[in-house]
Amino acid sequence: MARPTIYAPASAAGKAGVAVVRVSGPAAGAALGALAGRLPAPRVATRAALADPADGSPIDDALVLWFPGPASFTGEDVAEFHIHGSRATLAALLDALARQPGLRLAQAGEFARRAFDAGKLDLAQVEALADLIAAETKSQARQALRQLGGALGAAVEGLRERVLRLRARAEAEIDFPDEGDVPDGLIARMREPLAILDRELAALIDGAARGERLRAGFAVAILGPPNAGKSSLLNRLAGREVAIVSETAGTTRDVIEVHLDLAGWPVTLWDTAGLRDVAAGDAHAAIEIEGMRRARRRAEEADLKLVVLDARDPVADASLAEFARDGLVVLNKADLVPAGAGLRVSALTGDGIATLEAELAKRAAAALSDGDSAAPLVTRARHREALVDVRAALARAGARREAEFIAEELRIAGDALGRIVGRTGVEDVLDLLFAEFCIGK
Ligand SMILES: Nc1nc2c(ncn2[C@@H]2O[C@H](COP(=O)(O)OP(=O)(O)O)[C@@H](O)[C@H]2O)c(=O)[nH]1
Ligand SMILES: [Mg+2]
Repeated sequence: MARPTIYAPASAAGKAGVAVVRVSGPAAGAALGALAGRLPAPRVATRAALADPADGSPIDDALVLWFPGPASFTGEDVAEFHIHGSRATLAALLDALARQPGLRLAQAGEFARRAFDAGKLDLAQVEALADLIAAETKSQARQALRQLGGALGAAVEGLRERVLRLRARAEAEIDFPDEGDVPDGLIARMREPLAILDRELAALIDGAARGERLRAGFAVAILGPPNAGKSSLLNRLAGREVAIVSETAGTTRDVIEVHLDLAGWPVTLWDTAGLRDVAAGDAHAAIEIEGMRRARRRAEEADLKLVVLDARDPVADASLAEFARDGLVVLNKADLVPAGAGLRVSALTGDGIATLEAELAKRAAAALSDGDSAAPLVTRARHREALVDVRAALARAGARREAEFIAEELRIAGDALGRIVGRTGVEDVLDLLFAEFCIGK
């Protein structure tokens, strides 16, 4: 049976100037011809009066595009309808498409999966595509775009080829053993290339922390005593009322998360429960204690601890002193205290907030930016874990004395590299990954 032809809106739902619907598969051309009256020239935006072939009722005055395979996103025949973006027009088009022979609605990520199956994108590029669609800041978009360009895939393929070449040498020793000194000779010849590979892998893994953090955002935990104005500060930085603010101490219990774009850098803020010493036997304190436990856990996960103190009483007590030491301390409610030293802000009036934002952006930039070093290529824990496996296998290969075992470790290393770009052992990863996409991607 022929592969089903899939269709789905490629643009976001809701009212818009234009909505795009994509169709991919062997029946795409027939469907386009049936609705537009004819097949337009390949890759030329063409105006068409779309009508429902069942009864000739008009759907829209639209632009259509025709990409015959294999020169298309998925490698299959692809048609695109650029229609007016109203719910009614979109519904009419989808309804007509549903009735075309061989067509069915696409599943989440199915277009990207077909592009992967056709070899148009490697797995790292598919991930990059998901990241690019989800990017919230300029720096995230830039990183995703670089990966979409194939930089990681190319680096990994280069490494893989070298590992395969070493493996071929080891295999040759198994099949055609020379007399006498063979293992020693092999080991001597492996030493240098293995050392170079190890250095390069270490550099890639080093960059991974930066790459992963850029995807997730620079995490800032807001910590401080109850009522210092932590939630007010979060709301002020977010520019909206995200967290509940109250003069009742202990209002915030769960961690509240907000994503900010500070000068192009992604920053994730966590508002937490106020930290203070609570009498152990206090039954009412159970929820508050749980809130404080969560606050401390976030403090440990965060890239930066932002300790908020009340400017009227700017002393970090025992529960906070440690965080204040390696964090950034701000004195809130500066509006209530005429003057003083330190980073003074007022969540109420907005005074000092721009300075605080600039400081946060500076720290995010320092943690996330490329600096002068080579751009980080590794953006996901999945990549990093595979590279760690590769490094371990190469280290084991270097320690072996028999060609058979060396070859086996090199095979393991090559497979782990193949996992990153989707060549080996990735069936489980594929389903997870493509589920990250929404329908139409
Ligand atoms: N005067 C003044 N009051 C503030 C400021 N920030 C917060 N507050 C008040 O302090 C109280 C506690 O604020 P909240 O944000 O809930 O503190 P949290 O417990 O640290 O989250 C509320 O009544 C706020 O209106 C500020 O900058 N100036
Ligand atoms: Mg609060």
